[in-house]
Amino acid sequence: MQALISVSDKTGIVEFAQALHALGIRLISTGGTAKLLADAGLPVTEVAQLTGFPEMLDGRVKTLHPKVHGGLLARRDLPEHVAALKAHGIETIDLLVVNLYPFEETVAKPGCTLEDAIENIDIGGPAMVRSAAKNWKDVGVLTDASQYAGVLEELKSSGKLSDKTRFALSVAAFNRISNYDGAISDYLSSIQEGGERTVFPAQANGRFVKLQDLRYGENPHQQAAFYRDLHPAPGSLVTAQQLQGKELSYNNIADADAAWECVKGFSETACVIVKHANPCGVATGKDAHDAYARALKTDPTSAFGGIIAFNRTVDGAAAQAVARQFVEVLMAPDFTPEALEFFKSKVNVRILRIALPPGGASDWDNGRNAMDIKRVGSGLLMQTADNREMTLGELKVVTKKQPTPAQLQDLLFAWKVAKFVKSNAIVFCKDGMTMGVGAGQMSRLDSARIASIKAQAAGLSLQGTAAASDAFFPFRDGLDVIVDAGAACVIQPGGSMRDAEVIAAADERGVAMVFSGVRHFRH
Ligand code: 93A
Repeated sequence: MQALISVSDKTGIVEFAQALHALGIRLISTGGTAKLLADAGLPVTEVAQLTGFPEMLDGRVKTLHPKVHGGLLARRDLPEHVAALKAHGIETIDLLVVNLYPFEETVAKPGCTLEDAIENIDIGGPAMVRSAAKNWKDVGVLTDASQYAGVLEELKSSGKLSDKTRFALSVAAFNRISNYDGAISDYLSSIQEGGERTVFPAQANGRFVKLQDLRYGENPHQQAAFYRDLHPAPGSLVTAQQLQGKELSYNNIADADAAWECVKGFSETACVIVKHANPCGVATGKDAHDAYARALKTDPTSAFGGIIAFNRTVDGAAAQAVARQFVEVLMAPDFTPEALEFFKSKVNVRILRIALPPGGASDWDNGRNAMDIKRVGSGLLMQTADNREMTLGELKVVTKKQPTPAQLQDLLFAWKVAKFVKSNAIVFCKDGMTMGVGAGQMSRLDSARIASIKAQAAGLSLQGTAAASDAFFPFRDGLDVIVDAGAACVIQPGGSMRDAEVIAAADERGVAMVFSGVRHFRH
């Protein structure tokens, strides 16, 4: 068995090599590493000796040779491969120990020049790592000192590495290469004319591409930029085309995303008005104008300066109505020429055209499991997107009173909206329109009270409405507030320790209640 060792970070390498030698494994190594091992009294063959070529071009070419890559890449189970090795006098390399030129550390140093950075781009190391990782069935590849101990233990106990270990090492190796290449790409794409580095590289870690720098972030003292996924899902906000208006702001984009995600979940003609990331009016309608007029009724005060999204083409009638209010962003799958005319003079209004996902309302991420990412301190919280949809058949009636078919439709509508309202969310609806929205309170009771106060202020009556609660009621008091406000039926996930108490309260108050079995926290 042969091992090739070539490391920049020499931590623990002498001890590891000694242990390999003790197991009867022959050692091959590059210049600096070979010298260190030889100085420790280990028998080591220099790569230059193996290839018959000296290391050249200031070390840029050391291991890039068929004697190295043939030994790493040859499949031991293919007679042709084995024969080729024999014909060319190449011996297999079964273990590769490589860590790369310290590119990340180099560019992190203040005052690092482009030349320093370039010289620290390892070429031969990643090439060997990729060869070994590709051929994981025959080769074990170590890319970090933290892996030495585990590998040694396995070699000592069973004389070889298991398939499982070699595969895990291969995955770790490709992850390392990906991160390494990501760092190189980040660094180089952050270099601007004149050599200055921008805070927001044109490409971040190879996964996101910058769409635009923003004037500022959530607040004027914060810097910001807008990125899109390398492979954006069709129908997502990043695929939007801006037809007119001022540059989108950070908050515009965040709100537009909330509005768009909400409106595209409806198969009926719908309009969603968003303010500070919460829907303040949502309605279906017989056409775009009707949907807008009804959505506006929920909370015309908050709708001022809002983001308005439609899931249908905006025609002249809808545009004329929208143009009467102060609107920050207007978005829809399309606009008639007449509709666009109404905004010609309103040069600041941002108009976005976005195609709906090809699969329609239920096609949330076009087959992809979109990730929801949130920064926390120096970390990221990642989760699959909350793309859980509810169907009538899933609702479980838990009260003596059964909801009417019309109430069931309203419950489902309220549930769809509640998913996009910040927690705690309470949403009152009737006839396919929101009648009161309570958002973002620390207490569910307060959300319910706020929804009721807002409905009153808008001149709407909550009598006979359907109410949705994004999470279960821990006590009956939440339900009582909702029923006091006028709700005739309620939808909530259920699952509280006191479900029985809450169901009894609903029966006592004579309202119908359904459980969805699903929670929609949104923070
Ligand atoms: O300059 S390279 O990109 N060209 C090569 O052919 C090559 N082979 C190994 N860098 C190369 N290496 C790297 O040298 C290894 O990845 C390792 O980081 C370093 C070890 O060199 P030394 O043993 O001379 O200290």
